Order: sequence, then structure tokens, then C-alpha cells
Amino acid sequence: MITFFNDSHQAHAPEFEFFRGERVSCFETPARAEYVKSSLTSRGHVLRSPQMESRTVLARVHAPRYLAFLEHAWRDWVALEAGNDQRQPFPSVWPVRTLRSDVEPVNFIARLGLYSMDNGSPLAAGTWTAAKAGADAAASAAALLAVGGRRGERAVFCCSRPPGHHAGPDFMGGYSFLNNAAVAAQALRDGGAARVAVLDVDYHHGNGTQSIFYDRADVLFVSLHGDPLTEYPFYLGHADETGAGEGAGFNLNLPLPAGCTAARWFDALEQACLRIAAFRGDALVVSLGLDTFAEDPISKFSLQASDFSRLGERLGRLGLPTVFVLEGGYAATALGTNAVNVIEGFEGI
Ligand code: SP5
Ligand code: ZN
Repeated sequence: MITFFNDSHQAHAPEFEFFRGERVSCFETPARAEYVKSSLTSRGHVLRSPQMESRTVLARVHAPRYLAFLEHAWRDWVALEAGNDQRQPFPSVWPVRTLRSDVEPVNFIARLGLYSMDNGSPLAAGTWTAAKAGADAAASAAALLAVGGRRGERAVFCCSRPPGHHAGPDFMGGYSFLNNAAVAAQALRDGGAARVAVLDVDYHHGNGTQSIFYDRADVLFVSLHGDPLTEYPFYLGHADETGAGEGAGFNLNLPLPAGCTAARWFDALEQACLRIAAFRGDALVVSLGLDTFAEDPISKFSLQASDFSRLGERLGRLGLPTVFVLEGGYAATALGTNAVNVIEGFEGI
């Protein structure tokens, strides 16, 4: 399988995040992508660098004012006060119900709150560089697939970070800044695929991807994840969210209780796959979160390494041209094996 590696991923390396009111080391680290890279390489997979510029497609999934903010956020933060280049900015105020989000404040922290869903997505000097290169990888992957009558690849894997699936039309969140899965899906549409399915298997609901496509029938969003009643992102991902307007019936959430067995997870995967097959799309985008792993430090499902092979096999049986984008997964040393297992399961190796 063709694999794109985001060579700029290390530019996004914030030091800490907040957890229970304390500063803790980031869970989403550069080492994650390096572990996946080394497993891919040692299994003989050849890594390529993305070639496509994603700006046009980015502007179709994200709001212009959000993209402008994110691109210049670090510069604006550093310009604010001497020493800020050694400090991480965090939002501390948000435009929740009754407050206005149509007027962008001048104050930097207020702008950061406007464009954030949480205080858990730390910015660093190279966040834009890394996230943009990740979006370029997603667009590059979409351009290589055999869709719309074009000759091409059966599947492409994007080994990249930061993740993307919590990033909505105009906000960052959950370690995500640019929604790579949405970029891949939109690029596939623009490249001639009439209908695209997105399957999100990360432990956390892909609220950003759901929101970007919620009122559209041309992109089906299906997600299995920890029940938002107890799990991040808490405010989206319930079973009664089925799509709106033309998109009614084109969103399927399969929330599962934290702590549930792998058997139950695979039952939900089967339901997801049946819905995707019935949709009869031209291509599939997989938001490949590996935080469903039993040993993940922040998640509560129980998949083992061999279960990732089984996941890959099941997705391969859908028979669709497929883009995989890496999302979460925080048991860093196991990420390589688990990612390669999905890919090789898909390929029937
Ligand atoms: C892409 C992705 O997987 N984003 C996940 C963002 C989760 N952010 C909230 C982290 C909450 C950590 N809870 C830790 C519980 C440990 N006992
Ligand atoms: Zn996750």
C-alpha cells in the first residue's frame, strides 16, 4: 500500500496539556508517528512525501477566518509579549450559548477561545506547518485513488500527526487542527467520486467530521466510539444524530460503553460496514484511531494487536478504494504494530 509520511510532523511538538487541572506531558507526541514509520519501514512499506497542495480543498471544509487564524496564530501569540515564544497559549474563555461568535475579538486569547472547543489542543510554533502538511498528505492520497473512472490505487495510508477528526468547520479540539479525513473525502468528491463514505474507528467520536458533512447526502459519516455520556468529546456522538436536511439518514453513530469487549466492538463494526455497503459509495475514508487498543492510556476499549488485523481484513472486504488517515492512539510503542496490522489485514497479507 502506498504510504505518505508527513515529514513536517515534528514541527508540532507542544510540551504539555491540562489534565485534571494540572499541566501534564502531551499524550499526542512526535514519537507516535516515528513508531509507525519505523514499523512500516521494517515491514518493507515504502514511505513517500506528499506532493499536493491542499489549500483549495481546505477552504471547502474549513471557514476562511479559522484558517487565517490558525496559520498566523503562533506569530500573533509571540508578537503579544516578550517571552511568549517560550510559553504555550491556552484558551480560557469560550462563546457558549447566548454569546456571539460572529464577531472576532482583537484579544488573542479571546480569538483562541472562539476557534477552540477545549483547552486540550495545545498550539506550538510549528502547528500550522505540521497540520497543513498533514492535510496535503490527505489530499495527495485522495488524488491517487482509482475513482471517477480514473486508474489508480486501491488504498493509500497517511502516516501523519497531529490528528484531525475533532477539528470542525471553524474550530480546533482534541489535539486536532485541520480535519484530514474531511480533506480526503472532499478531495475525492472533487476528483470525481459521486459518493464517499467516512468510517471513524477512533475511540473518540469524530465530532468535527460529523459536523462538516452533517447536512450532506454525498458524504456518509459512520462512527463507533466511546459513549459521549462519559467519554470525550461529550457533546456530540449520540445515536440519535442521524443527519439534517438533505443529509438526513447519512450519519450513523454507534456509541459503545467504556470498558466494552472486543466482541461487542466488532458487532458494531459489522453494523457500520453493512451501512457503508448499502450506501454504495465510490470511495472510503477511514479515520484510523488506534486508541481502541486495550493498553491505551486515555481510552477504555479492549482491542488487542491481532484485532487490528481483523479490522483491516473486514475493511478490505468492503472492496472500496480507501484512504486511511491516522488519528489518535497513545500507547506509542504499540502504534506501529497496530497500524501495520490494519494495513496488512486490509491487503490480505
Ligand atoms: C484524536 C484524539 O484521539 N483525541 C483525543 C482527545 C482527548 N482529549 C481529552 C483527554 C482526556 C484524558 N482523559 C484521561 C483519562 C485518564 N485516566
Ligand atoms: Zn481518539
